[in-house]
Amino acid sequence: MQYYPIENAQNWQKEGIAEYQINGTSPTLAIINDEIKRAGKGFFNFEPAKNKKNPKLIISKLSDLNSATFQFNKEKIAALGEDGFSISKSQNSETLILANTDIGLLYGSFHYLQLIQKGSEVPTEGIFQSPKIKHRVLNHWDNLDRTVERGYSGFSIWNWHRLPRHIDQQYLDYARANASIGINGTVLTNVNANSLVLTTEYLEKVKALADAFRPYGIKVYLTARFSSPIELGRLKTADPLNEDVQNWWKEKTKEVYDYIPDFGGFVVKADSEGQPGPHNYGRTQADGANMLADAIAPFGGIVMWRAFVYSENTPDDRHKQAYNEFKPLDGEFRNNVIVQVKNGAIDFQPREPFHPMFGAMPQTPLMMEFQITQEYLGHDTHLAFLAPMYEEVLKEDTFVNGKGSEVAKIIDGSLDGHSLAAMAGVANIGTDRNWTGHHFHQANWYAYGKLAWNPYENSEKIADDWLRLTFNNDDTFITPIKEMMLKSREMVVNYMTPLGLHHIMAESHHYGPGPWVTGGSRADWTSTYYHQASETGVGFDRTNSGSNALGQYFENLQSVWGNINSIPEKHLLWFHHVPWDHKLQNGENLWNNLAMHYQKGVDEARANVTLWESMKGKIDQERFEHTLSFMKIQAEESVWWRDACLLYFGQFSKMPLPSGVEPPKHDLEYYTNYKPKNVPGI
Ligand code: BDP
Repeated sequence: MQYYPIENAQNWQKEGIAEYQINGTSPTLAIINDEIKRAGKGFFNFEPAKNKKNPKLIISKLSDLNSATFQFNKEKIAALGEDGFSISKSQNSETLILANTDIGLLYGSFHYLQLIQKGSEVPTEGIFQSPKIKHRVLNHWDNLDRTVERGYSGFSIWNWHRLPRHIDQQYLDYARANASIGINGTVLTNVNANSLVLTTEYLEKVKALADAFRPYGIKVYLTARFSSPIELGRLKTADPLNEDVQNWWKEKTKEVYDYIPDFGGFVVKADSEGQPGPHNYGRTQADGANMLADAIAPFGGIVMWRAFVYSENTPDDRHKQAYNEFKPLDGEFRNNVIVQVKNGAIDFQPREPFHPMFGAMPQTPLMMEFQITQEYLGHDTHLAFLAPMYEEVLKEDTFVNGKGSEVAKIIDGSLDGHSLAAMAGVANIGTDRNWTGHHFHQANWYAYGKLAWNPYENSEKIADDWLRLTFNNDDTFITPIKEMMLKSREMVVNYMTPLGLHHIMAESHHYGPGPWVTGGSRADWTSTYYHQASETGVGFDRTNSGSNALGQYFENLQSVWGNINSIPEKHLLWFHHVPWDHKLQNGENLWNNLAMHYQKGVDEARANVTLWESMKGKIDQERFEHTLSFMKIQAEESVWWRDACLLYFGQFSKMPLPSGVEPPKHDLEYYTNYKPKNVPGI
């Protein structure tokens, strides 16, 4: 977003914005105008001139352009819909940015300025883009007191106290950043919701934010606490089938729309981790969702109903609970409800197999929920570029309609013909000067936006673009650092949870290792529940000899994943309890493989420090030093992870460390007693 200076610029880059014309007037078009001026100043240190006689750049809605003067493919552009845009050359070699709406023009203009920054010319056949997913939203787990659940980069950027009278520049910067990557919705509040946000006092504040975001094409959404009719409406119940409750929500929703006529809708976490929900009244998730859906339908809003529902009172494998609860409800939800499903069945682990609900509910639109904030991947200090993780899940074949039934096709609605399509990303931003703590974690926000726009986009392209837009266009920097980014998530998997291990993080804050976590109020919040380590082996048996969570996937996967010798090793311990001496594909036993994965993660984290040091001078000193110190933390803590986990599991395997794996510096007791101070909690 800085539009840093372009050295040795080519003519097409300079001429491309030197003189321009924008047809029409609106707040959004004014933003485009500012953006072009800002880019001219940043790239070339000149002020682009508007409305000259022969502008080289023309930005216009189709309806504002004279098709006799310019040649363009009207039908093709009309078909791009609300948010789509085209960038092409006219017969007189002007660049035309065309769209059907002002927001389409905003997206097209950002895209064009990014091309100039990257030095990529508009191809002769032109660019025609439209998003594959309609609702591309960030979920802020921000509390009204400005703490952020699972947030590691400062406080919430929403300053509720100063709202509605003060609109901070940061809100506009936020909107600008989101619009530049196509994000068009923001859920302002935590899923563990506070009903206060639905009071008149807060709605005035929400309205102020909605007004500020509107010209950027961003709608606001709120989390709705299911018990609000009791807490705010003084009703005795929140039963979704009770008429007073239904009326309360109708009235409340009307009030919301009086303030915010284009309000996006409600997000609900119900019957999960202590949140109230329809279960309290013996009702189903569909009963709850439909009540809100009916209240919001007259205003055109939607309900994003979360599937993250599991209970400590069910002895069944947590992996299976959401599927078991929701699948029988397929077809029962109103058509303005979309069920929001996390990428995996447990909880945002460094690696999870895709959630078995994808493919299981063809009559219900399902949306993807990714976590951008790194609750389980080393918080803000560990570099993990998450695009490969998102891409891995989106590309998984569910086999629901035979081969070629990838998760992405379920999310974009194409597999089952749903027009309601959405993606949510749990935001990683806060009041830190660089927004995300780690400079490189801005790349995860960016990657999320890109994949929400096009879930078929690939990580390599995303990393390449992000680096070029963020730092420079120098291939001696881009090539090695891109490779480092692309390998970084796998590196984290290696030193945290290799071979399908999961949820072995320290209790509550989930930052460091905690494979020994056991006991407490809920088994499904402990590590021993998930790894099941004993002298006979390690791993959770989810085949039909165990919990049979595998039975929730389609036939092809059941047979491949159900066999200890054919399951991809990355998922091995997720589905199987494996003897320590079992031989893996490389001929080495499980224990040796486990140890070698941990060591590999450490080796890579250390190598990243050396690589980054060799980049000195290629980027500005400030970001260089900041990133370097975080990388050193990561390298140090990868050792902590390796040693703690290998000492812990080694008690059961009773095997020596294979050669090449460094012996730990301390004993197991040291690690179990080690409690790092000031780790951000929940
Ligand atoms: C888990 C977090 C918890 C969230 C919950 C959720 O530990 O803080 O409230 O997910 O998604 O990842 O509702």
